[in-house]
Amino acid sequence: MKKPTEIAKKFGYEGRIQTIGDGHINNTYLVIPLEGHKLILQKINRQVFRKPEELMANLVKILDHLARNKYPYKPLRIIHTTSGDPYWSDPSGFWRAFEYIDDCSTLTHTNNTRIAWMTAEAYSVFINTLAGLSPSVIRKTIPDFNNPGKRFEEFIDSVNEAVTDRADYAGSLIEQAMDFSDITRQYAEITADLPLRVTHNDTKLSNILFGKKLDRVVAIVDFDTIMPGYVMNDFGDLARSICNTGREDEADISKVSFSTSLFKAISEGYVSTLKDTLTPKENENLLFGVRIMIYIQFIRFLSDYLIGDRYYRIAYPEQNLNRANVHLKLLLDFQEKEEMLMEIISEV
Ligand code: GN1
Ligand code: MG
Repeated sequence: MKKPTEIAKKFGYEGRIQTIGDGHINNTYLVIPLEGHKLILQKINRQVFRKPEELMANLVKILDHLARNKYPYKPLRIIHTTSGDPYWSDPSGFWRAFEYIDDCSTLTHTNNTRIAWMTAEAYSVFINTLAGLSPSVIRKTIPDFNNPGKRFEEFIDSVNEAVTDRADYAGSLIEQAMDFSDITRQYAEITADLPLRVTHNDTKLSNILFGKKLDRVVAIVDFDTIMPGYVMNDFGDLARSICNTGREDEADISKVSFSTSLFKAISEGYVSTLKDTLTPKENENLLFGVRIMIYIQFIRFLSDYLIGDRYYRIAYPEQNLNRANVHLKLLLDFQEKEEMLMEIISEV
């Protein structure tokens, strides 16, 4: 495999290289030249993104739309190769680069309602700004990405293909995943009446760049899964990321719960800008989106654990199992609090 140092040169950069970010899919590096702007260099995971050229074409369209529509956050700036191409592709992989946005902080979790509010507001501004862009011009970088029916089928396949012992070991998780499978039918019914929009599809806290003092949002990153989708999925993924009182892979499951105060904060932040954009049906189903996204994340992590960690990057052997456990606990706690959450969001 070619080293990032060599690839950086294709983009006209030379410097010290660090790995950066907490992404589970692509490889991300920071290139620090002796002088001038730093560079973000990314190797796209081609097992996951089968058509990276389409992903880049989406990116260009989206950035162009944001630039023409008063988008208040710092846009991503694509750096071209020395021969003027928006990416570098060779047998070593598919690489692209962005100007590094300096002086920012990122978080993987928070218990601060102000931060929760700001994150939600940013993602809602994002949806609002893209509301004028027809979803039909955006390619599906990963088909059926947030389709729980499809995710459930994949889950069943991975139960059947599970590597030695893992299906036994995760037996109770598998059973509980089956118990919730009616969600997929409800999803099909509900989405029949929902408009497709251009959605972010990875609205986790760590995809927000905050100012150093955590007092404002500077940028939203990770545009790779921007696709036609439903607002409730974006809101749902935001909730599963922010309202979790533990880490995404928390081993001590007693630390995981679904926080109602953080939920109130994100509901207020999200609806503040979007209330006039969303249809009544979209508003009504935001909470269902939370249920769906926690469930989808649960079975995706569980599936990957079962087949031997082939999709997500892991830092230790049980990480996908921990991630699955966390999302099951979140789902159960969400279910217990659902009436209260409904009151909160209705009031908002
Ligand atoms: C993956 O690579 P990253 O961290 O941006 C995944 C998301 C999940 C997320 C869970 C293409 O995102 O769908 O929500 O992990 N991205 C892809 O943290 O599968
Ligand atoms: Mg992502």
